[in-house]
Amino acid sequence: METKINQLLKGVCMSCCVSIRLNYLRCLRLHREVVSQSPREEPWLRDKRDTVLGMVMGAVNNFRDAMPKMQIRAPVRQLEHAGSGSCLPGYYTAAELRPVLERPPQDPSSPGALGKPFHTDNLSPTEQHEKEKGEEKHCFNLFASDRISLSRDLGPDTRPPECIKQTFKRCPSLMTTSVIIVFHNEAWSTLLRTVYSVLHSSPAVFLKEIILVDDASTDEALKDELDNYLQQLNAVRVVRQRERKGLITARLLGASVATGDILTFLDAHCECFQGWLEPLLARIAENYTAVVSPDITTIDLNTFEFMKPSPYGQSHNRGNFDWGLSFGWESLPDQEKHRRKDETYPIKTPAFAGGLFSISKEYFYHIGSYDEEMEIWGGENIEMSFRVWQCGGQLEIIPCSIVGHVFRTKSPHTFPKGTQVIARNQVRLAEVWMDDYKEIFYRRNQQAAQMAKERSFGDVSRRMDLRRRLECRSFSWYLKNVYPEVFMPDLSPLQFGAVKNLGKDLCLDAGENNDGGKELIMYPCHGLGGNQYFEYSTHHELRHNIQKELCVHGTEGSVKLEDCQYRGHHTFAQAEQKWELKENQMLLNPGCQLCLSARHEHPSLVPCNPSDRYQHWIFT
Ligand SMILES: [Mn+2]
Repeated sequence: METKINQLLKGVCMSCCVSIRLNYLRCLRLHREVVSQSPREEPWLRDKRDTVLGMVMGAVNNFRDAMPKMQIRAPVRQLEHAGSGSCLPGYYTAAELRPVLERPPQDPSSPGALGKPFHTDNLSPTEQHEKEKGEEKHCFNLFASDRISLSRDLGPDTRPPECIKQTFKRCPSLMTTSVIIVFHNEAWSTLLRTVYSVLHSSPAVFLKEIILVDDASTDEALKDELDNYLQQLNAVRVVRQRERKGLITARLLGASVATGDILTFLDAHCECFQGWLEPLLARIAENYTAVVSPDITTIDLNTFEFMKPSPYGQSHNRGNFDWGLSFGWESLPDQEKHRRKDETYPIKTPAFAGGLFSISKEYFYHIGSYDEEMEIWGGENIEMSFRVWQCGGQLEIIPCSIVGHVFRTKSPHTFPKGTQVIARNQVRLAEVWMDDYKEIFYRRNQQAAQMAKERSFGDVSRRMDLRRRLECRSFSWYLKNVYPEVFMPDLSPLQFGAVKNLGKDLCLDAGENNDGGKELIMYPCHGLGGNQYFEYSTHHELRHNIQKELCVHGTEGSVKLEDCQYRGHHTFAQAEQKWELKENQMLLNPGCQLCLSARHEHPSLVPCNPSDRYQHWIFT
């Protein structure tokens, strides 16, 4: 105990001595400064004095370092981490997430207010005329859209509570985004409502700009008038593609001038629901390889009613594709439902609609942006879906992010080079990403098969290089790991193509919109596959399987398309769905021992007669 006190006292004394010595040192230094200004100083003297000074300094430092520390000194600021720590801790507050533009006060009784439907049923003849003209041009109710406020409020936030409560960490900070909207002869009111909706619902701190990309519109209002109008909105600019090249090149143009860290693509007839942007940006901050879509809700094409989210959550859909390479929606498999603990969890999706999504700009280019040789529209979303998954990214839907879109039932646009551009785009994607599975597609689309055979789909070598460079996985990996629920048709069916009747010189045809339950028809053979595509499977079924697995189902009463009974292991095709393709070109249904005939209006089962030409069928 005593020694400790002694040590302590000694320490106090020593530290006094140190302070005296430091004063001495200061005098020396002062002296030195004065002296060194003297021009007459002898060099030897200066050298000697410096040596002495150096010795004293060394001794003092040495001495001081050996002293026990009697005070806790102020911590040294760690400057080297200040750069990466430029964001504040905690969560963004509502004040920090203020939108670019506050909504003006709303009249709740104005058309479409609060996202409600605006009915336009009892119109005067002039109004009716205007309505019909708008509908004809845009394939939606322009008359209604033109009367709804460009800044309409969608009412209270009805998302599930966990979405409303969701907070976003300031660190690492969310990145900024450029919103890119491509349009081609879009209606003024839907285009501008999309723009205002982004400005009213996107936090100013994250929205770098809105870039409108004009894909060679011909409507006069979308030229100078639009430029002039947009001058009052300084976050918005227009870039123009003089020649109509389509969505893909227009998006690439928009991306090339974007200055935000994240690219957010929207269609030109959307409205964003509150809180739409933050969850998209937050997911990318968490995972740079995530390509994220909002949950897309419907804006009714007749009334412009915005289908608001339900606080109880809803049964979600995800995107898929069929073997004709068309995009479709399906409900989530149980496994995916169970993986998600609440609505803030992303939904993994095998494919995406591709119109509305966010992606890190750097990742967009890393992963090969778009196939620049794809034209106009179609197939680019399936291409990107396969590519993102096969090359190490993920495609997700973020249910807390909700954006409304006017879904049309038909396209108002012309295809300058005809619809074969879609098949061409699809062949390009099949050639690059689908390995041997492309044959399943080609069997169902003979136009595509022809292009593949003639190699008239352009050069895909750069896309193949990309696939190699990124060391992307195979299509079978994708099917097994990303879309195990896909139905795998026969890789090599016994026969396939159109089923032609020799007596009638017509082909077996599913008929329009027959997704099961309807009788088959006979129709002139068109050689395009589609409704006339059938496979004679290894299980001896006649399958019509482009969007759905449907089987020719024969009973004594009629011959219909029905869901196939054989659906993989532990299931079997029953007698109604079995057919024996005889060497004499007859199709025998072994269950009732009757043969398929085209003699009557609809294909039917009749007693077999080998000399009846109406019972002779060939695959072509
Ligand atoms: Mn659209």
